[in-house]
Amino acid sequence: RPIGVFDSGLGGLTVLKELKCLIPTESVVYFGDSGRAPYGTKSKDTIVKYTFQDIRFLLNQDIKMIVIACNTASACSLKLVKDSFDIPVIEVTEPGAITAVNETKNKKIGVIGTVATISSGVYERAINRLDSSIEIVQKACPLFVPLVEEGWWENDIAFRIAEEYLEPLKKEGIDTLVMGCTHYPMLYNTISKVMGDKVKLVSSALEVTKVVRNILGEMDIMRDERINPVYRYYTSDSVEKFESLGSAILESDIHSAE
Ligand code: DGN
Repeated sequence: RPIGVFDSGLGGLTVLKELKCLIPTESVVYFGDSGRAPYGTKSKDTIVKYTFQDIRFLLNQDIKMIVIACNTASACSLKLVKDSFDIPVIEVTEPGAITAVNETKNKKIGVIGTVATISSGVYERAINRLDSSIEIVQKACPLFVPLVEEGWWENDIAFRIAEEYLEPLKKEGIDTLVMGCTHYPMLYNTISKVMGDKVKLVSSALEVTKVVRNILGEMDIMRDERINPVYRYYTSDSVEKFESLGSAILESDIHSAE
């Protein structure tokens, strides 16, 4: 059975890209709720409602595990979804927090994400649970998601916006920055150009994928390596846009069903 992955739009494809790379034998059903994106500016109640609807949609696809490839949905629904289903539900915030704590040398970590993720305080709690002496500097970057959904990953506008958001974090002297939104790895080059090469960037997309790989191994539900994996994509908005931008994110052709 495949793994079910969802996001509010295209950002979760950065998780799928890591899954294809780290666990290439697994089949995946992906749902991108682009028709209702962005989630990050909506109220907690609305985000929780959408999250449950997305999960129910994936459950109808006969999946063995759910990956919430959206920090915003994870941050708002974490406690509610955790034990509500009889298959594992993996959220994306804690893995990034753990890696950041392991990476920081000067105990100053920056966290960027959507307004909903940052105001939920989910990263702050997760990091300080592991080490209460770590100083955390947070910043919501609401324009990053539309930039990514527009395909503007490395142009001048992206750089100017990144400078505006990130300069204050740089001034604080952080040595580690958590990209607490699955859209942000597409802005990796832009973000690292602003932050400089002394700041380690942590991708929540990569870190959650490592957790998925471990859980599949522990539960012994890895797929038979002799069978080719199948990737299925669904979107709640324009198929053309999903396919063209999605293919650019994945660096391979995709075909979606509306
Ligand atoms: N990709 C989502 C996240 O990780 O928070 C953000 C998308 C959004 O709806 N703003």
